[in-house]
Amino acid sequence: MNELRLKIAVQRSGRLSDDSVGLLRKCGIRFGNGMGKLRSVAHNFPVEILFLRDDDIPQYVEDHVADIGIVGENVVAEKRCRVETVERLGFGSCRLSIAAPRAFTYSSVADLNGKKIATSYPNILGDFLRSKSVDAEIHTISGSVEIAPSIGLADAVCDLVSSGSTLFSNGLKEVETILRSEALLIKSPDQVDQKSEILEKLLFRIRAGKAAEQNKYVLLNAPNDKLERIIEVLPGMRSPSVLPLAESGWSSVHSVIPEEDFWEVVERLRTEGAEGLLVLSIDQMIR
Ligand code: PRT
Ligand code: ZN
Repeated sequence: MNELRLKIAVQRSGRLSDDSVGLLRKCGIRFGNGMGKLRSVAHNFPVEILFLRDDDIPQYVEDHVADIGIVGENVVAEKRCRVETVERLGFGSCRLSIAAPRAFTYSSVADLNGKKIATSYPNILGDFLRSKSVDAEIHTISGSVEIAPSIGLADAVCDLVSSGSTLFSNGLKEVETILRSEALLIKSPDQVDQKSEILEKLLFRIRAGKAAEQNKYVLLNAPNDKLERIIEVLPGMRSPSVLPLAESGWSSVHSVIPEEDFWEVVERLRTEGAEGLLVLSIDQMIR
């Protein structure tokens, strides 16, 4: 009898591949991803990984060829397949923007009226232009969009941007951001029920890893008369653990602090008299 397995589609080779595979490995799932492989069955968790082109992932999920997929929000928005977001994954961040040659005088989106815009995202761009009542011509091309203005193919482009260096080196400036994107975990709205238990287990692990990445574990020593002020500074999951040190009158305080403001918290802890601070990364965090 065939073992019931959740099929997960990930990008085979590209910007999301390493992070997608890394995420599954961080969930403790062991599988091979040898060169040229299209499919891999995990050894220790009921999942099968399908390695595909990112553009195909939403359709494969809609068609139940894969049960879930990891793909950029930009691709999901463009493909308009019947899929829903299960989790935002926090990697593969970029934005879809309109850019024009530096010499183009741009003051508002109305300046795009009558212009030709090259893009690989005609659906998203079309919706945006309609929503702004702009009448521009969309020229769909599948790659190297950034060179379109310099070869006379278009007046502007609509493309993905992360650092902005591709636009810069092609003499373009970003004039409108139309979508902010990150990798998503998607599924079909009518997913097979028997597999939802496996998905729940996987999600539990993904969320534990995500929470861990967003927090740090902090240990410090403090004289007992300063403990009250120090504890006030610590946000923590609940109240911090306080353990007596061998040296009388001193304690060790352990707590969890959000990654985004840990430097500020650490500075305040020092001001309040904390010593011997250790800040550690957390591997998994289950609330
Ligand atoms: O072969 P396959 O079809 O699977 O891959 P692909 O070539 O279509 O996609 P790939 O691997 O380039 O990107 C996969 C996904 O990564 C995208 O769908 C986005 O969700 C995400 N992502 C994040 C990006 C970028 N950042 C990005 N910077 N995708 C593309 N770019 C390109 C952009 O198109 C432009 O050419 O990088 C250039 C701009 O980068 P900066 O840093 O110079 O601004
Ligand atoms: Zn692609």
